[in-house]
Amino acid sequence: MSAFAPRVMGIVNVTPDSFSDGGRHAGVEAAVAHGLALVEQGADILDVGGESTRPGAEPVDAAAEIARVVPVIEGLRGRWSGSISVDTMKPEVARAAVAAGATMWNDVAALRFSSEAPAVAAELGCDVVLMHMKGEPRTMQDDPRYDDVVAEVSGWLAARAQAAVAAGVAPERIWLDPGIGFGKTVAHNLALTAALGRLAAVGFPVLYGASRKRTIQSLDPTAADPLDRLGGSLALALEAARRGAGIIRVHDVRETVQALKVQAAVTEAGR
Ligand code: 9MG
Repeated sequence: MSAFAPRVMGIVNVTPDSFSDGGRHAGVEAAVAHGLALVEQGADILDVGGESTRPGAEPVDAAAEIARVVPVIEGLRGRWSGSISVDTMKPEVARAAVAAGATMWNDVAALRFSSEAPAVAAELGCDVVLMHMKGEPRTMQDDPRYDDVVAEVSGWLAARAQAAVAAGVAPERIWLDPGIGFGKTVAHNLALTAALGRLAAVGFPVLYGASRKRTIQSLDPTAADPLDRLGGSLALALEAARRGAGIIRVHDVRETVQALKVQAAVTEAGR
């Protein structure tokens, strides 16, 4: 595999209020079909989420989240043997998802949602994504400030990884994620993207997600509709790949896979 071949994680939202697909995949069969279509398009991993983490989103209880994600994970697992991730902050949801066939816990709270979270991650033995978020989804975009965003996010993630390892999570299971859009201004998001190599230097592989996010609209005010942010999403995916991201989380799998292939071919030609 070339240095520019990250794995592509396709997003399967099963929230009624998903910011980017308007809840079109809310039905189990539709969500499973959507996931399988993303696999056909080249997704290496599917990320199934039942609680919106967009700015201002209201929390959902664990039972409702389990009712949304478990049937979809079971449906995918029955038809596909690849990696399935569950996007949740709650240990009980992660436990139910892994029992249903998930192999990765994508935790935007980096195992801080409850005191049991690190021990549950260790017990499950699955891959764990530790994402940086300043504040919580409801309020995180209320004037976020840092003195040095790259140093603070990298240091914070290093500490979260240490806490996970101390709780028994195998180091080779840990992924770090700068949390683009989670308690950050556009300038913070761009600085973190440009400095992704410094985050990788912490010693764990990096997951990067900027697909259809508002930062793109800030750079192109005509892109108020998330569906109009494909160009920006691809540009950010390529920049992240160039800086060593190991997984890129996206909505538009076909286009991202194609862009990464072309980038890798150009890089290869220049060797
Ligand atoms: C659930 N979710 C939304 N955005 C995300 C991002 O950037 N990274 C990860 N790991 N999860 C995300």
